[in-house]
Amino acid sequence: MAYYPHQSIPDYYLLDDLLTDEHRLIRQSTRDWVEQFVMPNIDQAAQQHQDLPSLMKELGNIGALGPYIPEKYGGAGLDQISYGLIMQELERGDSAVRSAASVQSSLVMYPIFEFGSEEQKQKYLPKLASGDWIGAFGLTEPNHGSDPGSMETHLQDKGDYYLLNGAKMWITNAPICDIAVVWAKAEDGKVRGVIVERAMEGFTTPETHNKWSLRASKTGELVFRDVKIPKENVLPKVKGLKGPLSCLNSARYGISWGVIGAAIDCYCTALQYSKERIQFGKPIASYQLQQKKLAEFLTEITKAQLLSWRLGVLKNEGKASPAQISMAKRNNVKMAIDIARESRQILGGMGIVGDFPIMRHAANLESVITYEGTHDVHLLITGNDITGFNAF
Ligand code: TGC
Ligand code: FAD
Repeated sequence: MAYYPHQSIPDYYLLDDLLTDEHRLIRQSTRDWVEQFVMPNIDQAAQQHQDLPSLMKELGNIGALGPYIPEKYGGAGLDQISYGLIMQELERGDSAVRSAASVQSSLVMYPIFEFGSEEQKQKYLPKLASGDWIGAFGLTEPNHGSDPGSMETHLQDKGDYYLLNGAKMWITNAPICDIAVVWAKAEDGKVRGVIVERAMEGFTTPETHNKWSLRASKTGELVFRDVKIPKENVLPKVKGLKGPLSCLNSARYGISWGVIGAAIDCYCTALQYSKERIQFGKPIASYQLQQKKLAEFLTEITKAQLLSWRLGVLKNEGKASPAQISMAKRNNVKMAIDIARESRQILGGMGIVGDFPIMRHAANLESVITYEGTHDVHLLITGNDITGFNAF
C-alpha cells in the first residue's frame, strides 16, 4: 500500500502548545501502534470484510479501552483531551478501529461505570478494559433509529428476573460481543439499561453482511426472545432516555476528534501525491485549483482541531453541553467527509484503489455521518438549543 506513514501531521496553529507532555506522549504511542499494526493491514482487512485480528486485545494493550475510566477498574484514568487524541490517531488508521474503541469505552464501559452497581463495575470493567471481553451497545431498532424514545424492546417483571423481548439493529460488534448493554422499556414505560451476556438463552446476534462502509468492523443485530435477565444485571442508577443519550455524549465527543484523524490522513495523502504527480509538465500541486482544495482542507482541519480541543477542555471541567457536543460531531464529520471526497479527486483514478487510504476513509465516513445521530438530527438539536423550538 502506498500510504505515507512518516509525513508530518499538520499542526498549523501550534495546538501542540496547548497539550501537556503526557498528552503528546499518549498521542505518539497511539500513532506508533497505528502505523505498525493498522496501516499495513487495514486495506486487506477492509477489502475482505474482516476485522483486524486480535484488535480488541491490541487496543486493550495500548490503553485505548476506557482511557478515562479510573485505574481501579482497569482503565487508564486519563483526561478527556487524552481520550480525544487517542480517537484521532485510531481513526487516522481507520474509522472501524476508532469505532471498536469508542463503542467499548463510551457506550459499554461508560454506562457500567456511571450507572452500574459496584459488583457490576468489578465484574465487567477490567475484562472490557483489557479487551478480553468485547461489548456492544443496543439502542437502535429496526423501526426506531433517530427516535429511540419510541423503542419497542421491552422488559417484563417476573419477580426474580426480567424477561427481555425485542430486537436491536445496526449494532457495532454484535456478532462478536461477549456482553451487550441494551436499552429497553420497563412496564412503567421508562427506559432501563440491562447487561445481556452471550450465554443467555434466547439471545442471538446475526451479522449484517455486504456493507460498503466500515468493512473492517462487524455489524449485526441483537435479538431477544424471552431472555431471562437476572435483576442484578439491570443498571441501577439510571431510568429514562437520558441514560443512553448520556453515553452518546461521550461517544460523539470522541468521534469529533476521531474524524480529524481520517481527514488528516486524506489531506496528507493528497498533498504528497499532488507534489509527485506531473501533468502538463508540472506537479499538479502547482496549479491553483489544486492549491485551493489543499488550502481549504488545512483551514477546515485547523478549525475542527480548535473546536474539539475547546470541547475537551469544557468536558474536563464538566461544562460541555449535549448541544455543544452535537455541533462538534456534526461539523467535524462533514469536514472529514468533504475532505475525503475532494482528496479522492486530487488522486484522479488512483483515488479509487486500495493502494491509497482515501476511498476507504470516504466510504467509512458515510457511516460516521449517520451513526451516533445523523447530520440532520444534530442540526435539529442545535436549532432546538438556540430557538427553544423542537423541530423533530
Ligand atoms: P428528549 O425528550 O429531547 O429527551 C429525553 C430525555 O433525555 C434527555 N436528553 C439527554 N440527556 C443526556 N444527553 C443528551 N444528549 C440528551 N438529549 C436528551 C432529556 O433531557 C430528557 O430527559 P428527561 O429527564 O426530561 O426525561 O428526547 P426525544 O425523544 O425528543 O429525542 C431527542 C433526540 C432526537 C435528540 C435523541 O433521541 C437523539 O439524539 N436521536 C439520535 C439517535 C442516536 O444518536 N442514536 C445513536 C445510536 S448508538 C450508535 O449509533 C453507535 S455507533 C457506534 C460506533 O461508533 O460504531
Ligand atoms: P432514520 O432515523 O430512519 O433516518 C433516516 C433519515 O431521516 C436520516 O437522514 C435522518 O436524518 C432523517 N430524519 C429522521 N428524523 C427526522 C426528523 N425529525 N426531521 C428531519 N429528518 C429526520 N446503533 C446502536 O444503537 N448501536 C450501535 O453500535 C450502532 N452502530 C452502527 C454502526 C453502523 C455501521 C451504522 C450504519 C449504524 C449504527 N447504529 C448503531 C445505528 C445508527 O445510530 C442509526 O443508523 C442512526 O441513529 C440513524 O437511524 P436510522 O438508520 O434508523 O435512520
